[in-house]
Amino acid sequence: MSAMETLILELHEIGAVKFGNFKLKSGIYSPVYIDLRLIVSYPSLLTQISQTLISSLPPSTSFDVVCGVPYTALPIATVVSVSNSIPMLMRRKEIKDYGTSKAIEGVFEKDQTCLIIEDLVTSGGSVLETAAPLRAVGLRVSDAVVLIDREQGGRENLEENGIRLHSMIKLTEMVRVLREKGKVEEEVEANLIRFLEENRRVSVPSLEKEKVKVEARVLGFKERSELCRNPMGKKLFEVMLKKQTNLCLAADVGTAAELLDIADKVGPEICMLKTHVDILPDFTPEFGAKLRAIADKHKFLIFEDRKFADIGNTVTMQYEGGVFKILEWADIINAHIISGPGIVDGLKLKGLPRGKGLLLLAEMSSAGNLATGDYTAAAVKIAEAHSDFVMGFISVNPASWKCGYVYPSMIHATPGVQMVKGGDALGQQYNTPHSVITERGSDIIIVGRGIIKAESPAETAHEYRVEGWKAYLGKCSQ
Ligand code: S5P
Repeated sequence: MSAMETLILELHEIGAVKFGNFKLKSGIYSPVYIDLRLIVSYPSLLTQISQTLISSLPPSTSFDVVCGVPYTALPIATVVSVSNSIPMLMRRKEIKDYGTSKAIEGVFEKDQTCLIIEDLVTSGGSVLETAAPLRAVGLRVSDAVVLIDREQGGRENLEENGIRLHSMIKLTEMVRVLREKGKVEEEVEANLIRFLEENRRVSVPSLEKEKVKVEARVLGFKERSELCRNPMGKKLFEVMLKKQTNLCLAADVGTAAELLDIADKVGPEICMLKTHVDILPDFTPEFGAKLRAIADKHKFLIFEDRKFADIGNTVTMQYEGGVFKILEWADIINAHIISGPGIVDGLKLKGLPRGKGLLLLAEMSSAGNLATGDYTAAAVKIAEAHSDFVMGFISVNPASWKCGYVYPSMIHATPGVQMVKGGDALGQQYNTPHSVITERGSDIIIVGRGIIKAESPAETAHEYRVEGWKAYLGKCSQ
């Protein structure tokens, strides 16, 4: 009998695997119930599992530390750590006060690789819940190993989040062995196979997804600034914290003179000022230096909303050259990803040596826009691959993104914001500051006409700033 078969029989023997009709956490009925909490009462079984887990990994899997998914996998991870002399980390499940307690306990270095150890995978949600805080502190997570894979989409869900799943035992293998050894009837096996066919892909349960998001949210701007690879992203977090504002003014006024005037008036209220320099009829080469001086005086960053969209080679010239010479005065620029990752390479070539940052348009605020679903996911992938230059996204509802929460170093800035929900005649759609920051999971509110058309832009900007910051603080204290 193989070691695997012995293990399966022992798990069945101790009652860790039961067949019948069981209601799962997700509400669905399952013909099999697996409870691996029992294994702590069987030390030799626990040792056997821990040894087999590591030896079942492909030889190419490399890692510096291990971390068990709390709670059932904690003893497994501990035994793996002790018997293989691999340091272990622990993830806290409850973080009551983020300021005083850490999400990850143990000693590690940034960029080390952590192998996640789990007892049972269904959707992969629990593994993701552990991967998020590990990644948030700068560890790499590319592999997870599990004792039993229920074969219900966990592998695929994890793959989509950059984690390879290695399983020691697959549920179908397990029931086959038990049937062959006369422990269960043929009908039980057939039943289970039918069940798996009907429940091939369990999505990450919304509750678990919610928890993952809450954890990412609990990370304040301070912790997130420490995770930034892009210097401008770090600076923006710092400016927001220092000035206590997450308001960006979209200064879409008629002339350069008006823009400089409103920048000076609203400057104390904002973390960032967004320009469309190509709408200014009185633009002169001195504009950049003048705006820079106001930005330095009031300590805000300048974001030219150029929305680059061409091939890499062309955007290098558009960024640096022409009349506007954006590279000289703008701290931050943005780009569409329609032309592929080459656009980021091009902009990075010019911007990174000068410490600039890039926001990718992952979503748009206008009705009927095409930046949704797979397009948004592609933007996230490109950002991840270029996190030295990409500092975040123009986004509308990042809380709904499948993988947005994995990257707390990325800043979300959201346009389409006014004090009341609504829209304009040309497709713009507005949400309130509270909804954008709290429900939609963004960080920065971008407000244009809500402020510039107001009787007193400075006073109105102050009101937006108070609303936006209140929503951020509320989110942190949840
Ligand atoms: O999807 C988007 C992306 C951007 S950058 N939707 C937007 O509205 N914007 C910009 O945000 C737009 O170009 C404008 O400058 C600002 C919104 O202005 P408002 O007057 O509607 O608040």
